[in-house]
Amino acid sequence: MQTDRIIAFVMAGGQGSRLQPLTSERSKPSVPFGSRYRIVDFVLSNLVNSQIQTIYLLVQYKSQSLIEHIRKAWTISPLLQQQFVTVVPPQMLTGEHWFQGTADAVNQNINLIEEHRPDLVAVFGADHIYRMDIRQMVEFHKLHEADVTIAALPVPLADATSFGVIAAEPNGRILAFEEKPAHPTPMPEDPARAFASMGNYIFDTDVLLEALHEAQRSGETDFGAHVLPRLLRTHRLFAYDFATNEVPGIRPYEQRVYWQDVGTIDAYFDSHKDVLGGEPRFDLFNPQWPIYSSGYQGPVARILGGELRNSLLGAATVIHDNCRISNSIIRREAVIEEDVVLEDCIIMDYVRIGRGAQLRRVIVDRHNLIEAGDRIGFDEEADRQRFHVSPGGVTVLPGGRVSYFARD
Ligand code: ADQ
Repeated sequence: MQTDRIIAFVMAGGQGSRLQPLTSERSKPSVPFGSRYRIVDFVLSNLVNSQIQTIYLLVQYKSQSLIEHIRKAWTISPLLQQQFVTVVPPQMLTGEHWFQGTADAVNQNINLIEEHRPDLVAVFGADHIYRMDIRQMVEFHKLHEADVTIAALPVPLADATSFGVIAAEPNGRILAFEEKPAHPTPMPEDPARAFASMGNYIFDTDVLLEALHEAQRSGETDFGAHVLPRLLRTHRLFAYDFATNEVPGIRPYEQRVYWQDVGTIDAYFDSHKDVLGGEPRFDLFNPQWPIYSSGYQGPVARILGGELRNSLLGAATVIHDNCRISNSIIRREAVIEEDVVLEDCIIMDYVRIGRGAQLRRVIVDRHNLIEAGDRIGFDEEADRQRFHVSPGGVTVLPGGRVSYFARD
């Protein structure tokens, strides 16, 4: 299938306020994930692997870290004119305000659609961990002669209040769409779950342009809250069932339909368990559907001794002798001194952990120094005095100010 007549807008301006303090200095899509990724890498990899390679990333809040990451990790060859990931900041082309919502963000860049004149426009969120072959959604869209296709999957009824909830015919034709309903309607065949929008849309270009013009006239700003419910009255909207998506190279042990919103500290922390283990629910390694990230050139990790179980180590990290590390993710250029104990921890880049320190259920954001002998994660009240503690009891140390410190 030809995908070179598709352009993509990736909505990367979300504040991620429930992920504080990891989002105190960066937007949610820029939050590190796994041993070497950022959350935004998952949607970008899905697009590029699906041969959709004309990508505009719409940024807003605290975008510097995201812009830097895109520059380092996502510069596609300058020789390929139509293949790029370009960051688009709010330029206030349509008024003196920042992006007011997802539809407004695309509206403010409507000139890009008019210049490219693609057949289809993909509007995708940047906040989720998943693999998806978007070509299959595009095929579905064409097969049903849809005007708009919304990717969707079942979610527990209790969670459905944070999503767009869809009622659809068996062939996918959408009958009703309700954004974040107080009382979500369950799926007919499964009273415990509702069919939820993933916030990923494929639009026919003409339909999108007309819808955006109308949104502009009537002051609508959001796809889920305004544009989609209105289009439903006059157009053919279809739900693409994510469960039918088949990504090449998925292992038998992986969860068939994996899509994680890592929107809170506890969800973020828990989802890291899914990439660990001998048979991870979400295997970060899939040569047929790679997740791309920065081309960091540091050496592989160096381990001097100790006991290491079920953990991921980033490049140029050094684990000194006699450490005990289990169920943990350690990103790049970390230095773990002798006798350190780490249990269920996420240690981000450029962190040094002093000799004999013990950490349990702790997230240490980048550029931090943990003093020798410190104990974190054993006394919630004491931790609360110094750090952020999530409702689920995960202690978070916000990004530090330790510079690219000497490794000696
Ligand atoms: P929400 O989760 O509330 O609902 P929203 O806050 O609109 O999503 O963010 C959607 C995406 O757009 C995210 O990737 C976010 O980073 C980005 N974004 C938000 N505001 C932006 C702005 N002003 N400029 C640029 N980017 C912005 C949406 C849908 C629901 C659906 C869920 C699925 O409205 O119907 O169920 O996503 O998560």
